[in-house]
Amino acid sequence: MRSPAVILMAYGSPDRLSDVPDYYADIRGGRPIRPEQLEDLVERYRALGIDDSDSPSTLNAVTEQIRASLEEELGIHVLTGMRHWDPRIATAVAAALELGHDGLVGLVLAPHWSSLSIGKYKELFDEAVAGRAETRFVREWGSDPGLVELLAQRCRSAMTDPGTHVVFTAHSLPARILVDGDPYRDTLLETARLVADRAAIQDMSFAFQSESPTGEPWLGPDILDHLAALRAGGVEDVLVCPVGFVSDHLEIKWDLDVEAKVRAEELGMRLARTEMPNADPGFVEVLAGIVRRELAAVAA
Ligand code: FEC
Repeated sequence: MRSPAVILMAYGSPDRLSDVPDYYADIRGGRPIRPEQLEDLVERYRALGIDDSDSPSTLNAVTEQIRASLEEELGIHVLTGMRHWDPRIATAVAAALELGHDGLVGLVLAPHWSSLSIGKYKELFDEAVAGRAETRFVREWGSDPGLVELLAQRCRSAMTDPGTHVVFTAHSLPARILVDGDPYRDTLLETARLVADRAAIQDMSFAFQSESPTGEPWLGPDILDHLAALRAGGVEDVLVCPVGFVSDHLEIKWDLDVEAKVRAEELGMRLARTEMPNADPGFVEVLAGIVRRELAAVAA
């Protein structure tokens, strides 16, 4: 690669409330959406303060902050490509090629590979490049020592008591992925174990969150059921550390900060959450290290 650039990929989020129907249709990939499902999603975004003004959603704003800081840190172009919203992955790739870059490093702002998650970003990335540049695609970075240390610090600073029960979480996916030997669940458990070791957490468990109503079984336990099971086992204080995500967005601000918190209160538990990495300089340094390793591997 004589002139590399980074394509920084994220899920994407509607910029305005009026974008939600098109955004949801994109996520569903043409499969039908019941009117009550759409209404429910619109209400979740409204509750987070999204309206029809031009202020970007939290996910899009945080992604732009990460992009700008990473570009400054690396000293090469970093372009954002979203999986489900604008700017699309194809748009970012086209812009990078237009700028004359002959090598592209693809990095997704989600650390754990699954064919239904990072695999989908990779398909869009490969399709957009279509052999027109040399590429490196980062498949998996959930065990990166810098990430583990940052998450362990987040846990340490949020734990009021060394005996607090820490629940590590990630987005659920349809359980059928396990039949094909998908590494998603195992690599998530590995990240949770590494962070727990690093932060000397004594009491921990893992749960999935944010399951969609698609009519098939998803990976569990779901965080809401898991809280009830923990309470039945005598746990009163829970710290949630969402290791499968890196930014503040709907799945954090609604599914954890509203839904899970309400469930915990109903159960008579106290629930806190670790701060997300967002555009923290330490996190940008972790991402820069990953990109530098890819560039060094090409040069070697
Ligand atoms: O803040 C925002 O506006 C966007 C938040 C957001 C993130 C996110 C991350 C992941 N998802 C993953 C898998 C699925 C699968 C389906 C699915 C559905 C939704 C819906 C919304 C949504 N997801 Fe998402 N996801 C975010 C938002 N996700 C909204 C649709 C309404 C709903 O179900 O609540 C089911 C698709 C289908 O119907 O076929 C599967 C995974 C991640 C973590 C990795 C990543 O960030 O890419 C995995 C952020």
